[in-house]
Amino acid sequence: MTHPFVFDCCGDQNFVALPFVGYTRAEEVGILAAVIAALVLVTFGVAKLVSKRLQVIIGSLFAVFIALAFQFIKSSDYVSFALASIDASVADRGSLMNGYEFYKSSLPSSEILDQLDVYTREWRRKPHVNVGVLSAKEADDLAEMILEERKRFYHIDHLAFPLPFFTHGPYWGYHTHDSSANKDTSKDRPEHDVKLSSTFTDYREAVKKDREFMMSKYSMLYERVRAALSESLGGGEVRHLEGVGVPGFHIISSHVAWSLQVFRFHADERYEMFLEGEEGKAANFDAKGENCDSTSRISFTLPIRMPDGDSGLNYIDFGGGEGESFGSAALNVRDGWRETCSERTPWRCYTQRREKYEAGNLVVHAGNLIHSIGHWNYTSYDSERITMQGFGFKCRGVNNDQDVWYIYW
Ligand SMILES: O=C(O)CCC(=O)C(=O)O
Ligand SMILES: [Fe+2]
Repeated sequence: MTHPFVFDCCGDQNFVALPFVGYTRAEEVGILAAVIAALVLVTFGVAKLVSKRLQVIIGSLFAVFIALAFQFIKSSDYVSFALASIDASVADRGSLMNGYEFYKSSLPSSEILDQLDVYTREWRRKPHVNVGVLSAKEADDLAEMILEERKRFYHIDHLAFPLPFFTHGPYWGYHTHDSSANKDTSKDRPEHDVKLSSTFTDYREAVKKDREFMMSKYSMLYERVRAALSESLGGGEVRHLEGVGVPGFHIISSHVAWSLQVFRFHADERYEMFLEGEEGKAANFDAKGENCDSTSRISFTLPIRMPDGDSGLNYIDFGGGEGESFGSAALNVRDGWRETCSERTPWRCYTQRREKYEAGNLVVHAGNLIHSIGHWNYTSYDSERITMQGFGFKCRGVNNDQDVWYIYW
């Protein structure tokens, strides 16, 4: 797709391609344009009333002001600070400790210290890559098929505000768990709404709207991914969990903000949380009856189109050792071994690494790996990052020795 100046998606929303910045929600662009227009009018209005010499001074000051404002906005420190502040204050996220706390909060507290060693060992599992699940051409055709559906996308507005971060297909982590847990976005949330933004979307209604559509439009892809997952996971059947969201897509259009490490570090939620919550009830699934293994929880991501600036998965390796560095340290996450780490505080002993994504290669990792979307350098608005994502867990049927993996999103 050649990228239009206005990206019309998500029902009736528009994102405007700003030079040097990327796609930004039209509402905010409108406000910015109005502020600049008002400044111009006031400046020229005042200039008309005064002498020629004063006009030159006002004109020069105005030019200096515009230049400084431009530099100020361009300066990554400022943008970084602003985005990091928004990031941290709104969704209580972004730091490694938050990732750890989030993970820890889903465990019975008495077990935590006793089992830290087990958990830190699990955290150390590196992503596994299954190469060539899609060819380069297949991945590219699929990216076009996905972009055709942009009117069906959900704008993840409770995390991204005016920035172009979308899903195709509902993901309970955003649509129910995250945004209804967030006090700012849960306040006026209608019960059964499917307005195409995360703040106003009811996960269960969205599943009704999207599940059959996705299963039919992307049936070939689901077959391919299920076969590849089975191979990566050492055999066993891979089934979609009934009645809930199927693996869907993240579509992140180009924006200069993505060149900063604004994506949150987190561990993906445990399946019990999903199945026991309202949103997972439609699966009508008894994990205990099915003899499921709660330590088996995996996350998988299939990169479909990578941005010009390259991207991947940033993750935390608790094994220590040399790590790569990715730009300035954002929030609490820093590269390398921390001096204060000890056996009692192993979450402080880590190295930040990156698994570079290649379109068509399936990446599978333990659900409790602490990770984030990898930031990339902005080149132009004419590029995007598209990935398919889902979660899975393993069960062993009571009368059946064969492992079955259930996947969902
Ligand atoms: O798209 C990716 O690379 C990973 C996204 C992710 O970690 C998540 O949504 O939980
Ligand atoms: Fe994740």
